[in-house]
Amino acid sequence: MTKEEIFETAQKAILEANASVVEETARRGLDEGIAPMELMNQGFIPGINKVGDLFGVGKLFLPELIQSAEVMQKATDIINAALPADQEKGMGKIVVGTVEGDIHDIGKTIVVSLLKATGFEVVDLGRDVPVDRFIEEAEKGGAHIIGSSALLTTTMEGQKKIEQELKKANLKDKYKTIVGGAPVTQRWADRIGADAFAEDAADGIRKAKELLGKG
Ligand code: B12
Repeated sequence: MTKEEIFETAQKAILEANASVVEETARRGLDEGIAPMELMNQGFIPGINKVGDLFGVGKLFLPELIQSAEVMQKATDIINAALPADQEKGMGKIVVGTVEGDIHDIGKTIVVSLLKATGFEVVDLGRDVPVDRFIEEAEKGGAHIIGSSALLTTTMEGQKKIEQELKKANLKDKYKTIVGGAPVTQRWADRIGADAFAEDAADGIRKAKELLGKG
């Protein structure tokens, strides 16, 4: 199979929620020497995005969305396991989570894995995380950056609240903040006063390094 065929098969397998083909394609892609993040970005992510688009226009329904999300999780696990082993934790410490009311965590988990593989110490708060917890955990562990993920237009408000709470507690200068998630934009980051926006996981690593003057 060519690279393009592997990407196409990956995309289709997510769309069809075909767990065995997803696993087989993930392993085959890696065996053939495709870089883990390339396989993710060109194969599996376009697949789940397509599912989201079809769901958005009512051509696909919640049970199918859930099934595709489950097989996407499988792909993510295989890809994450293939990332380089965690590096020395010299890059800095980051607290990351999906904001309150939001259970989307596939993207957040990819970001966490890549951060670890790049040498960041990561506190993964999981999903549906209350605003206060982001700040408490940052304070507890001496983090440098607070990263938040939001996939729903309604839960993006949680990212705004993080900024507001940091200001209220006079902690805005102590931590850098980075926001991500499909509906999130640079414009949103500017509007709420976040220090950085990341388009995808690789951009997140780049921006996190920049925020700490290590770019
Ligand atoms: C998979 C999925 C689900 C799964 C989630 C499973 C899981 N464990 O995550 C399930 C089935 C549970 C689900 C549920 C729902 N979903 Co949903 N879901 C999706 C879907 C198809 C894909 C999301 C995804 O995983 N993308 C792949 C990852 C890799 O991309 P990503 O998350 O954007 O992350 C990347 C970047 O954004 C960035 N990034 C992300 N976070 C962060 C954080 C930091 C710090 C950094 C640096 C970078 C970064 O890096 C990541 C890697 O490259 C999207 C469609 C879409 N296009 O987003 C809809 C979508 C987000 N869902 C939607 C909806 C409506 C729902 C439900 C309300 C459906 C319902 N009726 O119940 C529920 C909400 C539940 C809740 N309270 O959260 C809508 C949202 C619409 C809106 N305007 O808000 C979407 C857009 C679908 C649509 N077109 O209508 N969903």
